[in-house]
Amino acid sequence: MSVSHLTSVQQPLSKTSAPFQVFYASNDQLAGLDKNKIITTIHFGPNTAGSEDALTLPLPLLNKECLSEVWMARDSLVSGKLGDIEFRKNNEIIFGKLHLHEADFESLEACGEHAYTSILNFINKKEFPHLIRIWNFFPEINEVVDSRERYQSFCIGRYQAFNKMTEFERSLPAATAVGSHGEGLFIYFVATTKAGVQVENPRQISAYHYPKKYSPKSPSFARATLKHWPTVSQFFISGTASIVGHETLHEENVLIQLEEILKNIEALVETVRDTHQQPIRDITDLALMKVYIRNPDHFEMIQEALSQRVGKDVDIVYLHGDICRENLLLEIEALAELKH
Ligand code: 3EB
Repeated sequence: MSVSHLTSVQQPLSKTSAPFQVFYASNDQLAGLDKNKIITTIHFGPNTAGSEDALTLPLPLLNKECLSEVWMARDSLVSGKLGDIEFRKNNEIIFGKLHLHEADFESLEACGEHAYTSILNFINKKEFPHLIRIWNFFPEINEVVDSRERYQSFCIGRYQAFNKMTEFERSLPAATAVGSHGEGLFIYFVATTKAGVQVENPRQISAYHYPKKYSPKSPSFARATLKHWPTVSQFFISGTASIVGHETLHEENVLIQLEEILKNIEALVETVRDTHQQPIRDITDLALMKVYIRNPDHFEMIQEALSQRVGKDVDIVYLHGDICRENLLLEIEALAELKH
């Protein structure tokens, strides 16, 4: 992918666009953006270019070209901090981020529960009670501590926070949870005043119904969220792995895992197209993808195969991160903007 494909960067957001847009930008492109409307800039791994407001995730970028993720609002923003959460908001959306140090907690479970309790209290207090999309990153996700995988401990803590709400499964956001290569729990999220629509994948059991063998408390997330705005909808696809039903498929083969992931993403695209009547044909209509790769040696192989499957209009960032089951070699999330 070359920078010339980064189509959304130059276009100012019009009244008919979504309240915010997400795109990938080179360091040069970052400099030209209207600072008052930047919700956040996210750098990956060692890159720390740009403003002090940026969030730097300990997930090394594998793309040859240096890219950051930019969230840009249509309308002006106000910023603040409440407890651990730094936020930016306008009338339509609130974006928040936090970085907790595990050493300040008894366990990763306690750290995760604290994070989610803080987030849920925060969005309710700020009157943006609907979480539509959330990202979670912490190190050594597959390590076993006190006879439990750290991912499972995180799931238990998150569940305990959500479980204080009644019927929380119906309001779960789309999510990503990936193992990072740096210290602490990083979470960022976007919440809104009116709910999004949860979309589940017909090829997969809902993660919140996974059998207990994966985690004593199932992972609390939706497969995707469809968020409707007056003239456009945003379609947030969660981190998607080579899982059918609840089982991992193709343990040894990264390219076949990629094909299974694309089938899962296609199934979500078909669901919003056919069941929710949204204007999206297939995966080539997605705007962005983010690919998390366990073994960086697989990067070029995956990039070649994926770019052939999605064509030139999908901007893709490749990151070095661990996937939440040891036998999963990659995971892909996506975002589409659907104009009505
Ligand atoms: C899966 O489908 C793969 O725990 O928040 C993907 C996206 C996955 C989000 C989470 C986990 C999470 O189970 C793993």
